Amino acid sequence: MTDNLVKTPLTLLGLGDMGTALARTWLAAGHPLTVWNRTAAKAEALAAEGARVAATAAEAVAANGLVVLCLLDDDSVGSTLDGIDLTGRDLVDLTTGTPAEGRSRAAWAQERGARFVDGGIMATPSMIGVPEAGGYVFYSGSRALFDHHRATLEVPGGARFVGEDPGHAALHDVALLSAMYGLFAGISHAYALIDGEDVAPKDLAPLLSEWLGAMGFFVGNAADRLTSGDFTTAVVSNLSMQVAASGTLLRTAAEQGVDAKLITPYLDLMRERLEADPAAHAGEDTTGAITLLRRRPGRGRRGL
Ligand code: FVH
Repeated sequence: MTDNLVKTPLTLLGLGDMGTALARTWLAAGHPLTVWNRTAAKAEALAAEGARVAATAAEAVAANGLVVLCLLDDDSVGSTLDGIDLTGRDLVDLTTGTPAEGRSRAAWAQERGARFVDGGIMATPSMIGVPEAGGYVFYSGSRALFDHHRATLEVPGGARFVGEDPGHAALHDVALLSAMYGLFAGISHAYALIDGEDVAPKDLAPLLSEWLGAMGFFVGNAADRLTSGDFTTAVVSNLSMQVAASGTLLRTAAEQGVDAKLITPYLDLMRERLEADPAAHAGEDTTGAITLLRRRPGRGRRGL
């Protein structure tokens, strides 16, 4: 059925690792594809696979109504599109950026007569076009653009629209990536602790996976507490106990000759929350510590 449908022609600017992976999925799905890359040689393989190669970014943009960007950063998007007529184009920017960059790029595109959707790719190039790998893209901005091109945008991976604020795709993207690095930091510290001991990383690995899976309850639990503002009901491991126990973690790191710099920021934050008002905070879980992170008064929507 799908193969009989006319496939939307599109343009892709940027043929790095991610752009090339995206291009291959659209070509394989039968979409007429025009590509451009600053370094022209990277387009040669795709030309052999059926892509039309534009000589300039302007020529590529003029070729199709739907224009996807997958460049290094927002500055390269600005310099690539500088001076090009964008009137009537539908721009989908899959370049990683900040929420503010997404918002200002959307306003910039609108001023030039284009509709705009920002995207945050939650996948590595090898996950693109492999549905079972679970990769997807957050989209935000013009709902009309997203709905119009949804089938085309779903070719490389899942498409999740997270609202008309063009900054929200980047916000979701960076929130998930930031959590990932916190997780990587804890795992790195754990492996550093056993280094030089008669404990093999491969033996610790399943224990770590199991423990981190069990602690995954914190994700939903913290969301509930941030929503209600209640940090004390049904607490199973209170802040007072956790701050006391953090001394053991630091002494163990010292005994093992491991720099504790990956875990001290969070331990310090818990202690700061407790010391601010021990009577009020001793019985909380650790969610209350999040309130100390916000630097912009008045921006928080839930009393943060
Ligand atoms: N690769 C990944 O795992 C991650 C997964 C999540 C999403 N990111 C973001 O995707 C954007 C592109 O990433 P990439 O992997 O394709 O990156 P590179 O292979 O380094 O290719 C960069 C492309 O950008 C072009 N480029 C760089 N600077 C400029 C410029 N000033 N003007 C025009 N184009 C520029 C570069 O061209 P060239 O060096 O080949 O000439 C590549 O096409 C990125 O936002 C990731 O954060 C990927």
